[in-house]
Amino acid sequence: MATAFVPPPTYSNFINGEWLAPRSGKGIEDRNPANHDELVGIFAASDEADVTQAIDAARSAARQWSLTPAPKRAEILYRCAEILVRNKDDYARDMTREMGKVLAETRGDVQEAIDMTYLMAGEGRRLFGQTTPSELVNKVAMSVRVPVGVAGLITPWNFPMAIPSWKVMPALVCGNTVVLKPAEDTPLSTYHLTQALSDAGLPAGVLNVIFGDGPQAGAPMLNNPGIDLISFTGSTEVGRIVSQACAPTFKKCHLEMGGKNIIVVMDDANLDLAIDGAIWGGFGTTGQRCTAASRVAVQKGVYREFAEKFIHRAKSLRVGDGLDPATQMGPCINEQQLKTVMSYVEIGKNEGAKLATGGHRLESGALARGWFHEPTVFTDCDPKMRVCQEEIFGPVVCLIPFDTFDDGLEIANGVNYGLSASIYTRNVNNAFRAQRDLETGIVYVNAPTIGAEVHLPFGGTKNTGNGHRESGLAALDFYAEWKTLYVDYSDRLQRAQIDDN
Ligand code: UN1
Repeated sequence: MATAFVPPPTYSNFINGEWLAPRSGKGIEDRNPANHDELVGIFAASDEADVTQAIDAARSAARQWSLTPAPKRAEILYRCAEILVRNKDDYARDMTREMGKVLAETRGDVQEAIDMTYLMAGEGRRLFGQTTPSELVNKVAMSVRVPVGVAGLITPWNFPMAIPSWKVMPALVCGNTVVLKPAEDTPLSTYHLTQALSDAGLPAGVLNVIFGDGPQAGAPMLNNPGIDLISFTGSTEVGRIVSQACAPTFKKCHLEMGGKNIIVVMDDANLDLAIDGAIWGGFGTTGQRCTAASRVAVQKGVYREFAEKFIHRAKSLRVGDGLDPATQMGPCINEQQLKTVMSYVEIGKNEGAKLATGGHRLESGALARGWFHEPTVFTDCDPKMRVCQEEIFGPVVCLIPFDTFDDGLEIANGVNYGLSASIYTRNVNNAFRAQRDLETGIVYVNAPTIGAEVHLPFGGTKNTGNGHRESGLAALDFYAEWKTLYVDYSDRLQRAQIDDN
């Protein structure tokens, strides 16, 4: 019997409070990476014309929004957070369908967005500046935070709701209006976030969302003078392009890029705990986190035992559709990412790393319709190998043996990235030395490299970032300008640094 033909849902851009089809009339397919036969939806393929329209809408709304008292702006965020709480499970299911990570993790992703939204809602009644004495009599001095203007936000596919929330919420509470371009692989989660903000009462034009790919829909934001700041999370390679494109118009620019994070396991570590941490840090989210522990350096006294147990655990991870509660690891996001992983397996083998487990695409039965790759472990790696230096962004972990604590730290710091690092040890002196000497933006002791919490600064050094931080109160320093205010009520000319009373 024939069944009804149901066309795939289509999604438009959100401009000036309305869902508008892209001028091109074209769409981009959002497919399930666990089963690419499943079309999740078709999203606007936007180009410069749509982006310009969104920027114009954001500019027109900017003054009114900046004059809206921050506690009132925050009330909308509170209502949005409540909507996210109510819909958490539905959003998580949709996110698993478009991104592939397991349900527990997509629930975590939505939870991170909820946490960030509440955190920034709270900031609406703080946004503290400084009041401080003036060096002159009858004069007051203070600083206040003011909006930057129109924020252009470009977000990745690995945290499809959390990372947009990290950028959108502080931008809004600080009084900026926004043009957001989410990754073309995971637009549905941004659609949900946008709908939640709209339902919470966000005025038209304050948040505008443009779907599409980077070159067509992201790039036009970078040189448009109507955008005052850009926040980008993605690869170091694209981050460099973003940074250069922002320079001619002096846009404030925040870059959150690659990582080559490490777990250092000392002889005195609680070994089972370290193995739990390395499995979660390395294979959680299929290794597709900027914070993923793609290197594990193990001191020689416990190296063999660690390697044996770690390989066994990696081998027994259940890989499959993230909607199945038994699944522990989902697919790679798309074919290109799977190919990148496969090419790094070849690179590792060619440079002499020992392939201890994994190394292949998974193609049996239903898995053939998705972009699955085995959890893969290279052992006895040299820290200078490309697989130990370059970000792979997949389920590949390199084990590196080392002799002394100093060697471990040298290996940890011997990469061009600096996001997250971790040490497992019971020696309190080494724990504190590592916290001081690891050259990363985030350091963990006896916990893996992933799992940053929203109320602390998030970001990295070296080629990971460009000095800004997101998340936590640090985000406010990016999404607001400092304005310094002096009031002289002496009724006479007082000259700072010149007059002495
Ligand atoms: C990212 O991979 O870009 O710390 C973000 C973590 C998460 C965020 C990761 N809370 O792993």
